[in-house]
Amino acid sequence: MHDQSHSALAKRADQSVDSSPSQRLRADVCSSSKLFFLMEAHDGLSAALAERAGFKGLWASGLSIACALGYRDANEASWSQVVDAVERIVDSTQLPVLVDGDGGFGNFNNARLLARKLRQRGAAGVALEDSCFPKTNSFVDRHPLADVDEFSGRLRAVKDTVAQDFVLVARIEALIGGHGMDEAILRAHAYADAGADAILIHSRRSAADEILAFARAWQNRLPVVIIPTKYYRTPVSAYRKAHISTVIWANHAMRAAIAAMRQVYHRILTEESTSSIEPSIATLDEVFELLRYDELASAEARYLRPS
Ligand code: SPV
Ligand code: MG
Repeated sequence: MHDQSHSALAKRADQSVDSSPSQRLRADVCSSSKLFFLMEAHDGLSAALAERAGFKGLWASGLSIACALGYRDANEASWSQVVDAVERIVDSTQLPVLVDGDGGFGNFNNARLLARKLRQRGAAGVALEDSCFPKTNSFVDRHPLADVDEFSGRLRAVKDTVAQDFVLVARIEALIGGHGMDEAILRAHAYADAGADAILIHSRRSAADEILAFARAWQNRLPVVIIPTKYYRTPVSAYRKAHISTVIWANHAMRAAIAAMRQVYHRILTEESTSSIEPSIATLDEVFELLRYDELASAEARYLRPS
């Protein structure tokens, strides 16, 4: 069910006056010359924290959402579980959310259903990758690429279903699968012809050379989105110089949470006390402030005890 809280309603009212989430995402990814960042979120809390930190857009990461649910990034989480997680992310921030839709959970029909449900829940766009169902995380294994024409059909079906108010990013896994630059470029052209708004090119190399070579060959026929998880040592100035549109910081909140939780669990167990960790964890007041308990208090005054 949709959250009908005061803040959610106020948010929807704000958005009807301003531009829609997808218009904002489109402006930043597709028609801005400034390098744009999308920060990973996997639940309402991480989304709210990313917004507080100052990010202007979110990546609803398949890997991180699966991980938070205790699943592997292998389509173990169902499309409807992903849609539910996205709803919590959307309702927790004002930011546009680009959703990692994996391969669309099947064929063109599953992909267009996923896109329609994501748009209904307030996502701003979806990234679909040319993998086969069930997919595997790009860094886990080599995996088969989808047929170009079949995947283009998935893109066209999504475009025909949600085109008007939704950003469609086509993600190419050809370099991940070791198929080479020519195959990546061929796919990029096919996906542009199929109606994609941007191309996400992924690489498993620890240097950005492949990505930068792609950008040179592609010449920005459509904006380029990248995920520098493995080539994290490359400074973002290289991406600005290459006229990359968008960098996705894809999984760092989830990985930070793992490291922090692991450390706290260990210390509580070994020290049999929480006194030494108190200074390094969030206070309850911070929790209440982050989730806007003050809004609940004023709503109670208005609705429970009207004067
Ligand atoms: C994700 O965040 O789920 C991604 C990015 O698809 S990656 O895991 O780097 O492939
Ligand atoms: Mg993913």
